[in-house]
Amino acid sequence: DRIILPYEKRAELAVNPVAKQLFTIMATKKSNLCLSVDLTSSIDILDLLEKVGEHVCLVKTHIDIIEDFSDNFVTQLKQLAQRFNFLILEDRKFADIGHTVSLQYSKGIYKIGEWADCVTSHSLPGDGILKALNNAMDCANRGVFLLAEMSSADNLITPDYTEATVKMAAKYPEAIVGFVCQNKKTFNEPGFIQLTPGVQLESSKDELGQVYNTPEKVILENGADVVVVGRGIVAAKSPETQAVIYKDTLWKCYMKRISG
Ligand code: 5FU
Repeated sequence: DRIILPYEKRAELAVNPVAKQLFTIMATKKSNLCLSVDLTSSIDILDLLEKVGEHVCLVKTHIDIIEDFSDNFVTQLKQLAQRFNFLILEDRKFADIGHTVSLQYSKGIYKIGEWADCVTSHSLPGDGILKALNNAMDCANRGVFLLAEMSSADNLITPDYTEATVKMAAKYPEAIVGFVCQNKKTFNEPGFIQLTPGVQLESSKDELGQVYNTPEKVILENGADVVVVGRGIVAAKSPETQAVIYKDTLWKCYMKRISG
């Protein structure tokens, strides 16, 4: 059962090097917290990461919401990642034909492939999307989280779609870091990472369909390995204080889980 294995063991079982690295960072920093930095100013993002970088294993970006994007922003983001030992996930949710996705991954203003350790992708278009990413990426230091489920209410993903997504990943194991999903039954492979968004300290919802579960629920019942928190930290009065609270709470849940 993957969920009772410690991250150190799972690092040994991971095929993709980014998955290995992320498991190792979690074990070293004692943090399974992924911060979703959904802010639109590059200064605000960099300031926030100065304060909370030491508490997170992964920083998730939506690079296309930043209003003053520049190559310098990416340079500074990478420096923070080095200094605080976290990885960067660009939550691009690729969803087009392979050819277009390979251009979206490497070209344009953002050149995502040059700086993001990993990216998210939908499986909807079929396995050409993975073939494209696999060709465009150097799998020695890049990887993909496939969307197998979403957190939002009434999303159109069915159990069959989820199952087919996991099967698709098995065709490109060297490119796959893990799955964005909500349930522990979604996959068994211990070398893959379960990334779960839609988490706050209290169960709740937002006005636009987001559904929040608690750390206890997502880690102990639903099998989350890395937990994505956005507004729970970013919109708090003191993001730093809140990041420590999330980090400690999430880590306690993980420790409880592996101790059986
Ligand atoms: F794939 C998914 C998903 O199913 N739900 C999500 O919420 C991704 N997300 C992202 O996680 C979403 O785009 C936000 O960037 C983040 C959650 O932010 P929140 O502020 O914690 O709701």
